[in-house]
Amino acid sequence: MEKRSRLSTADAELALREARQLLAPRIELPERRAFLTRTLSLGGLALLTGCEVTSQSGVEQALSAVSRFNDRVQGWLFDPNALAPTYPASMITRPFPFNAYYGVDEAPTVDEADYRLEIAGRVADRRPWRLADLRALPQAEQITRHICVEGWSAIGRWGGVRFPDFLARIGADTSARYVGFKCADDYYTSIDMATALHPQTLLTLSYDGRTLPREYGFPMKLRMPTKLGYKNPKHVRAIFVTNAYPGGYWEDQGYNWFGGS
Ligand SMILES: Nc1nc2c(c(=O)[nH]1)N[C@H]1C(S)=C(S)[C@@H](COP(=O)(O)O)O[C@H]1N2
Ligand SMILES: [Mo]
Repeated sequence: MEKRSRLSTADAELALREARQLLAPRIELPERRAFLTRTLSLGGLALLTGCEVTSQSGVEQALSAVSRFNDRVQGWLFDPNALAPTYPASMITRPFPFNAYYGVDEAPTVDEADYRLEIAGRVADRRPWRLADLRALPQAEQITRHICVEGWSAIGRWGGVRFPDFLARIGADTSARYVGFKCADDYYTSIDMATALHPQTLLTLSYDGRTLPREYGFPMKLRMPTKLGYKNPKHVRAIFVTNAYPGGYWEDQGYNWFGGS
């Protein structure tokens, strides 16, 4: 058996703080967070996950177990008919914040003439899409709030094709578990099918009435007001439908996968 070093008090405190955040990832009342803070102990974490939490590797296992458990709970709690709040145009945040794992100057430049949206996996019609063909589909618009885990939120106006309509058009197997996205930068993410089919999930082509600007995800991003910012992929170049868990750029580094807002 591998030799394990014991956790220091500081490491244990850190692990607990992380587990509490994983258990309460939604923006919520401070009282509820305080309640979890008081009640979840290392022993509780061990009981909850069945993992030994006496070493760093044990704690990491326990934390990812909590996170995957949390995905399931959020999946059960997700109401496919509940709509995220919408706002009047007067409340749009100007200028809208930019965010990525790099600075704004490094946002990818995608050439519209070369662009083809690739479709793969459990889909009947895998023909790639040009931007003009996506623009020719019926369009919808939303003014909703984007919430980033880094501690900011902003209201924006996005337009495009309702994603459930798009999935129906390409003959996606909507009994599959996941829809995955590959981006023109190194970003990737994936979502549960219930969220993919949500009426406010938007294959987004425009921002504030004009073509989606480069920094906000040209030529296309997936906008979901029911999910945190990191679940909303910009510069999407490929979409695939699958039963094999695809993970995500931040999710694979420990962010909660479901990422509901
Ligand atoms: N391709 C790509 N998509 C991405 C990211 C990224 O780095 N690359 N960052 C995510 C995060 S963490 C946030 S908060 C939003 C930011 O979108 P915005 O620049 O339109 O505000 O994009 C998300 N989608
Ligand atoms: Mo974010």
